[in-house]
Formats: sequence, C-alpha cells, structure tokens
Amino acid sequence: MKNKIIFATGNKGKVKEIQEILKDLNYEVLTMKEAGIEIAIEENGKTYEENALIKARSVAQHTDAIVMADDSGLEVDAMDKSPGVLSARFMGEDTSYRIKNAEIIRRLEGKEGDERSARFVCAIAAVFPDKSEVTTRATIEGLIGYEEQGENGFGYDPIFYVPEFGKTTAQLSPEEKNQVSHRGKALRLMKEELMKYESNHCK
Ligand code: ITT
Repeated sequence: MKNKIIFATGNKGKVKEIQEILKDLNYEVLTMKEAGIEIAIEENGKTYEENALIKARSVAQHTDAIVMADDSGLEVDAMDKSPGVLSARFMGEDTSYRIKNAEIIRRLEGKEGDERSARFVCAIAAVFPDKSEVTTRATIEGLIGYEEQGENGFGYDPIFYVPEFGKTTAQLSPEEKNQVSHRGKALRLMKEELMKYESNHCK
C-alpha cells in the first residue's frame, strides 16, 4: 500500500495541477476532502509561508500522514504588490474572476510594458509525521494583459501574460504551465525535501 500525502486545499484548480506534478511520486496524493478531513481553516498569516503552514498544521492535527498545503497569489507591482496574500479574497471570495480580472485591467489603464509587471508566488508547506516542518517558495514573472485570453488554468491565469511564451498562463497547456509555474517549481523543490525526509527517516 502506498503512503499518503494529504493536500490541505479546497481549490479545484490547484488540485488538478498538484496531482499532475506529484504523480510520479510513490505516494497516494489525496485532498483533505478525499481524506475525510473537512475543517474550516482561517488563513490569518501575513506571508504565503505562514498561511501555508497554518493550513498544513490544521490538517496535520487530524492525521499522521504527510500533510502539504499551498498558499499562493498574484502580485501586481503597479498595485503595490496587491492582491498578494489576499488574492483569493480580492473584491470578495465569491466574486467571479471575470470581474476580478476586469478590475485589475482597469486599474492598470494607461500603463505600458514593464509598468504592467506582475508575478505569481507560491509557498508550499509540509508537516511530516514526526511533526517537523518545511516550506518552499517559487515565483513566475509576467505582465498583466490588456484583456482576458485563454481557457485553461484558473483564477488570474487569463490576464497573466508570460513574454517568453507570448501567451497567458491560461493559453498554456497544463503541462507547459506546470513546467514554468510558481506552483510547479515550488512543488518540485518540495519533492527534494520529501526525498531528504525519507532518507533520514526510512533507513
Ligand atoms: P486553498 O486555501 O483551499 O488552497 P484558495 O483558493 O483559498 O485555496 P489561496 O488562499 O492560496 O488559495 O489563494 C490563492 C489565490 O491566488 C487563488 O484563489 C487564485 O485566485 C490566485 N492564484 C494562485 N495561483 C494561481 C494560478 O496558478 N493561476 C491563477 N490564479 C492563481
């Protein structure tokens, strides 16, 4: 039987990406819902790492499996790096991304080129069965587009333009996005941490 990693997220867009990126591991990757852990978590940290740890620790209280969590966001330089850690709550958690994306485009009216710079940031936290903890972080740099483009991905992807590809992250295939994204890179760093944990604990 495979060991389990429980991912403390309720975001379906993240789940798809995480399952794909971790599929080569010799672990069964379950969401907290699939693991039967349905708890409300208050994300009141000030940083991505704090929030990722808050989520992972909350779920780790209910299991002895490895628990991981993702906290991520979009930083728009012309908006003082907001929405940042508040990306899910920007204009209200239930507001559609069509409206949120339109508002960001509106706030950048008159800005050109590098004045539209932005990045996605992702912190991944892990709580291991011995309760040791580790976090990783990665980013992807881009520009805010002038209109939504693309149907893939989720959230702010349709307005996040990556100059190297000449496309938004919503126009990249899921495989291409995972290769270059904040989440793909942070999760691959976390895979290395997992290997270190295994080599120290499973002799
Ligand atoms: P969980 O806490 O349950 O994981 P959440 O959606 O509340 O889900 P966050 O607090 O980490 O997650 O919020 C991150 C938000 O940042 C997310 O809802 C998106 O709006 C945005 N975001 C993060 N990564 C993104 C990506 O790859 N593409 C598009 N938007 C992204």
